Amino acid sequence: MAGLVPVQKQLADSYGPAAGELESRYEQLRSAFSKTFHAEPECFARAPGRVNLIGEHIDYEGYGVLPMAIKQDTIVAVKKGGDKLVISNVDGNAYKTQTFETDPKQEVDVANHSWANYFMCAYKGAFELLEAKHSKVPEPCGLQIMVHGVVPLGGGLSSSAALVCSSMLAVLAAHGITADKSEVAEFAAKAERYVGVTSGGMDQAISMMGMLGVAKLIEFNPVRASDVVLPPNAVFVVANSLAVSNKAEAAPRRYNLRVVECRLAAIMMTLALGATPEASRSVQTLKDVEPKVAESLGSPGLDACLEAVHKHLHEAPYTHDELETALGVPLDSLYTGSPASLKVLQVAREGGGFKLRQRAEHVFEEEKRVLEFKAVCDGSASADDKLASLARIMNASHESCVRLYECSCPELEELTTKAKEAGALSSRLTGAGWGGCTVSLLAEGRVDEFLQSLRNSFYQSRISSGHTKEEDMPKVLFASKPSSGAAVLQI
Ligand code: NG1
Ligand code: MG
Repeated sequence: MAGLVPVQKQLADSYGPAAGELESRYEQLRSAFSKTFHAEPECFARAPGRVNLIGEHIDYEGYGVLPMAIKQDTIVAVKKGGDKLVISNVDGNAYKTQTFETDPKQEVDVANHSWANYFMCAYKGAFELLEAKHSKVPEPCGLQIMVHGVVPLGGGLSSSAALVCSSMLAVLAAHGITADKSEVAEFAAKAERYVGVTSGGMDQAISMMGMLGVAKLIEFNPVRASDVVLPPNAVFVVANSLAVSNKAEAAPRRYNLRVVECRLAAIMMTLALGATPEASRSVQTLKDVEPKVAESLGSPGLDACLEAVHKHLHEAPYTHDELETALGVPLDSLYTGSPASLKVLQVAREGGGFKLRQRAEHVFEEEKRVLEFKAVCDGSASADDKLASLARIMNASHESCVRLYECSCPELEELTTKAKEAGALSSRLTGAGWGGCTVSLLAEGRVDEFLQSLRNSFYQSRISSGHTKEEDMPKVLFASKPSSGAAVLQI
């Protein structure tokens, strides 16, 4: 984890920041730190955002996903000092300084959503990691912290994971502790849930384990990453729909509802496959259903799971009453200990019901697409043929997000359509959806023309109406190749 190597390597990335730009960001961070705390920082930590190429809304179901780290990151300067945790931001106007006690057991104030809550998640996560993995847990002490993030917010690029991972590394480094990247990823993923979103572990895993030049297949339980070499002529362009998705606020009707629907689908499938209601209720994810399907249908794999979905789950939304009768217990009893999921049940009671068949179908199909995407990259087809296959897979993923998972929105639809008109081979929403970014696949050599055309068709009117600013365009629309993962930079 130590050393300057990752940053030096990143400078070699032609899609990364220019050398001067990067140095000046660290210099800006250092000088803001010394101005605020009247001392020099002891070390820096950095963690990048990410763009997910394929595998949407399946990480929390235990299935593998295929993201890459991007060059935009959050950098944190830290020093032991004082008897409180003081969290400041270089952009102090937008992100006010906050002070907390040093007790790692304190609760994150979910009712008051603030940027510094993500730091508190990381702080708690760092001590949870130490308690679980290290024989000697250091005494909590005061910390002085300065943050500077350039991952666009609310946009599906995981600005939150960049902040949580960089903060967690900074806390560990301040206490003189190095930890395994996969361990940090695992504890950071759990810790980020303290903000009230029942998220999966993709973002923290790729932020920690991303690598220059390669995308990663991220798998879970235990979390691990393997290289995926993209075709050399593939360029991924990130474009922000400018529709901001406030995930924490909308969670009971959107993200967290999907997580609940997937678990209920897994439970109902298990019941239909012959398990007792009691045994079915212990199932947590759709991946848990795979061996049960294999046993019952006599054929293993995702196609057998899809067959079981079609056979056993009906299309009409399930109601509370229907599920409670089948399971023999109140739904709330499945979620004791998860206030975020209990809130989902409360909100869902007021209307809508649960679409179990559609969500389960998306999850199994999407995992097939992840495996196919990796197989195409690993295969021996020509680079052009690979691009054509990857484009088909990405477009199918978007289609499924629209139709089965219902996590798109009008702005994302307009943007993906215009991206394809502007020459993208494929274009899909990336991240949780309901706003935020798209990722489009381009053949190298076609990128400049594409950027110009999409700018004219989607962004120009939004610049004129003041929806976005000319000078913000490099953050809104940019090409990206796989960048490096998190690092601690000892001074
Ligand atoms: P975003 O909204 O891009 O941070 C979220 C989840 C992921 C994953 C994707 C959907 C968090 C922190 N992350 O990503 O775990 O489930 O949605 O594939 O909520
Ligand atoms: Mg996020």
